[in-house]
Amino acid sequence: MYTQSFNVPDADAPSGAPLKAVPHDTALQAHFDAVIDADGKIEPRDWMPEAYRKTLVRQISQHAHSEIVGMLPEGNWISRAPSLKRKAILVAKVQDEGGHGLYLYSAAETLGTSRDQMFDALHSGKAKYSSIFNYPTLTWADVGVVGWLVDGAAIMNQIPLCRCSFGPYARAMIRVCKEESFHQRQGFESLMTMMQGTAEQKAMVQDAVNRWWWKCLAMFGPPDADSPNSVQGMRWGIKRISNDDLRQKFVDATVPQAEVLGVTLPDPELKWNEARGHHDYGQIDWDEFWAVVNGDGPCNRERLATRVKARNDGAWVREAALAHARKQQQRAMKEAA
Ligand code: BYC
Repeated sequence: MYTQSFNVPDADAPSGAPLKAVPHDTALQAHFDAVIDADGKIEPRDWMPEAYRKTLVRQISQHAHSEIVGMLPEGNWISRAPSLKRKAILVAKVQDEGGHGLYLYSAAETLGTSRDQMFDALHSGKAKYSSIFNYPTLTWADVGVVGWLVDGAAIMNQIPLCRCSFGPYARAMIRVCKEESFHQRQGFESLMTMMQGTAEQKAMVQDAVNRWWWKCLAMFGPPDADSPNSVQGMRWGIKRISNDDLRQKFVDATVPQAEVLGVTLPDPELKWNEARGHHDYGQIDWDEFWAVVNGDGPCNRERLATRVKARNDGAWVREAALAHARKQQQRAMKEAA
């Protein structure tokens, strides 16, 4: 079950040992605060408070896990894509998500946490990953809706992360966002094609929108008042826009897109509020969200079991690559001698 917060032991401590208290160094802390206040970047070699490091490892590793678990619901449709063109697009998209996971694991590794530690946290259920990937993709229209709405929500959340105070994360996010925006547009285009098709195709799109809409709104995380990490994340320049503000931006951006597409968003309370200059929307089911985050969604067990199997099945590839690298190194040393 993945129910606990991510706890990262010190690199030199036995695994499972608690975090060491870092001696408080006023000058280093003052320099760190000044960089954050000036909207500068913190790099891996720079001194940083342990709590800042721990928060980043938590968020970046969870983000990386979301990318590689996020490959599964769409990967499910690669063998059943309706045409060669759609199959090629889907293969490329799923491969991109794997690449995003790699950039993000690399960014987290610069903070002194190994990839094996991060995988162990995912596989043992200690680390979280995005709630959205614990729902099934039931029809081909789900693949389009994941592109349009899930990637759309992801971009809304990730664009501000390009200005995150931690350099490697911010730089990884620039490339991730460029690719995600292509993913979002391909999803919309695929749905647009279906919406010009038969009544059955249109109904399939509407059904997928109905099933994914509320889950996408929950992706942005709990309401600001119930978000324990937000205040500190904002203070450190990791988080730039709050969960609720990003959710609102997503709703406002998506309503006109739904109109162009010709689908209805499944919320009777959704309407433009002239005074606020935003759309009002209905209540998100936070009980369902927390049940899914706490390991009890429709696909949580299946997703984790698939990741563990992939890791185990790939062990021989990693061993072979390491053996090959060792051989090459020995050969190079022999030639140099
Ligand atoms: N699902 O205090 P809060 C993608 C947790 S990849 C699960 O607001 P924070 C894509 C949260 O972790 C999408 N858990 O936290 C990939 C915290 O628990 P812990 C992933 C969630 O960190 C492939 C607790 O609730 N994107 O889109 O300030 C194909 C309290 O929350 C969720 C990222 O990871 C959730 N939805 O804010 C297609 C972006 N929401 O850790 C698409 C980077 C909250 O204290 N992450 N929780 O035990 C972030 O921006 C922030 O971490 C969040 C949460 C906005 C997600």
